[in-house]
Parts: sequence; structure tokens; C-alpha cells
Amino acid sequence: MLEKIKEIKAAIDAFVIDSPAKLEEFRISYLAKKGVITDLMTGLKDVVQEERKSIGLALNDLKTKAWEKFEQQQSGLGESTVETDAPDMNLPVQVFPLGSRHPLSIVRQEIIEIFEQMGFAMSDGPEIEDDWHNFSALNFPQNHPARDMQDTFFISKNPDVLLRTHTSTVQVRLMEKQKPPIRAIMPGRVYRNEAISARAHCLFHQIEGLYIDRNVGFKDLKQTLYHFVKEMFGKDQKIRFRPSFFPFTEPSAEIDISCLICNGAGCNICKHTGWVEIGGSGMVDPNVLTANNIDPEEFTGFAFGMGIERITMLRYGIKDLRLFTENDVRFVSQFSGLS
Ligand code: 2NM
Repeated sequence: MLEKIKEIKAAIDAFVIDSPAKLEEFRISYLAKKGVITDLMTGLKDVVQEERKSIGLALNDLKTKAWEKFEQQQSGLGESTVETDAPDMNLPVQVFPLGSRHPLSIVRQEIIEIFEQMGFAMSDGPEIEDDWHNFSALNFPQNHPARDMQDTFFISKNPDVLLRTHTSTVQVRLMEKQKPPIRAIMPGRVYRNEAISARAHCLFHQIEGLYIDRNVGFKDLKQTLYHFVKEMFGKDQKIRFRPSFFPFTEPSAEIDISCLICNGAGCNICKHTGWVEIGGSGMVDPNVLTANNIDPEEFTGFAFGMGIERITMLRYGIKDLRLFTENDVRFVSQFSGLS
């Protein structure tokens, strides 16, 4: 009889349970009232007195092993063995994989919230524009290189229809329909005719800001951007303004912050200067105010523009612009859980 128990034990060990049907087959063969183990238990009374105890123990052990295997496989298979149409509350939970927000959306939202707290409203406008809103109303001279087909995507010429090269177009539209005070930011897609590489793309995202009122000075521009940089990158982040030139502002300044990668010590990203550029800014040129029917004697204003890709690359250490538009899940899934 011990031989028989050994055989059954081996059979139980070898029994592969890989489906609910197999599990049921196992139960009927070994655990049911008419199963082999019950049969042997019944036969125990015929065993001679001296062997009855050891065989009884071996049988109990076999029964425990068989139940263990059954229960383990039952939960492992995770499928209902209850034959009913009612939902089985014991089934394991199916976890739905959550998507993740695009890094550009995360950073854009952070920027928007900081400016909203300072009282800036959000504004948007069309991506297909005309010459007036993209160039002329912004004091771009007739022969400016940005008006060239090499820099701008034209949909048609005469009349000029083009893809906007900056979101300043929205500022022109705002000045058309609203008198100062104006305090707004414009995030959005912009297009430039560039060969695609790690550092340049024909499509990218900008956020621009405009503040026009009585007595707005360069100090207001500096203070606003100073506050933005501290909120966005932390209170230890430094900011500096570097003289520059833009057609629509005078004076103009490039906005630099201390390098996020090396903390100002000097590295490849900041070309060993300790500073990285995040955008441009300046006092709105009186010509722009006049072109938009705002009296420059009464009102002054400042404007700024930043590249969202640039800030996102610095924040997350992303080295290739192309990653933003390829939608490779190995890239985008790294931002899950961030908001
Ligand atoms: C920049 C840099 C500097 C700008 C100026 C204006 C407007 F409409 F007021 F003239 N909008 N945006 C501006 C100024 C944009 O982006 C790098």
C-alpha cells in the first residue's frame, strides 16, 4: 500500500494544471468523494494493525499535499471555478495600464500656472496666419530674413498665407480687440522652415507673454521673469538679462538662467559658460503699439517669449528634440506619474 501511495504522490506532482478544466480533472481524480485518496482511506481498515498507523500518516500527508496543490493552482489560475453567470467577486483585479502626460504638456501647464498666479490671462489664436499678424504689425521690415521662404512656411504668396513663426500673432489679435490694460500669455505651436536635427525642428512650442498698461517699465519685466524663474526652477536659480535685438522690442534682452545641468560650474550643455538661454524679452517697440492703435505716449508694455522644448530639455536632461515628436513609448512612458 505504501508503494501505491508513493505512485499517487508522484502522479500528483507530475500533474500539470494549466486550465480550469485541468483543475477540475485534478479535483475529481484526487480530492472528490470517489477519488483515489478517499478509496485508499476506505481501504485502511483492511490493513494489518502494525502498519495501519504509518500508512494512515502517509495517506493524510498525501491528502494535504493534494489539497495544497489544488488551492495554490486555483488562486494562481485566477479564473472562476464557480459555474454561474453572476460576477465572481473573488477574481483578481485587472489593473488597467495608465498612460502618461507628454513632457511638453507637463512643462507647459507648470508655466501657465505660474503666470496665472501673477494675473496673466490665457489667450490663443490660429496657426495659419497672414503677413500682417506675423510680421508687419510686429515691426518686421519688408526685407527682414524671417520673411524669406527659407525661414517661413508659406501656404501662398500674394496674398501671403503662412504658418505662424511665433505666437506674437496672438498678441496682435489681442491688441486689435482689447484696449489696455492687457496682461496675457499665449502658449502654442509655431513653425519654421528648418532641417530637422537634434537641435532644430520645423515644429515647436512657444509661450509668449504681453503686459501693456500705463507706467509699465523694464523693472516690471525683470521682476516678472525673476519671479517666474524662482517658481519654475527653485529659489536658488539665478537669472540674468543679456542685451539683444528683436524687431518688436526696444530695448531687448535675452533671458539666461544658471545652468540646470552643472549648477553654473560649466559643462557641455552651457558650453562652459554656466548660463543657458531660455528665451527673449523686451519693452514693446512704440512702432508696434502705434500699428495696433495703442498710443505709445499713454501706454508702455513688455513682452517675452520662451521655447517650451528648451525648458523641458533642461528640466529633464533630454538631448534630442526629435524625441518630442516620435512618440516612442520608451520615451513618453518615463513621464508617467508626473503631472
Ligand atoms: C520674444 C522675444 C521678445 C514679443 C514681442 C511681442 C509684441 F507683440 F509685443 F511685440 N510679442 N512677443 C517678444 C519679444 C517675443 O520671443 C523670443
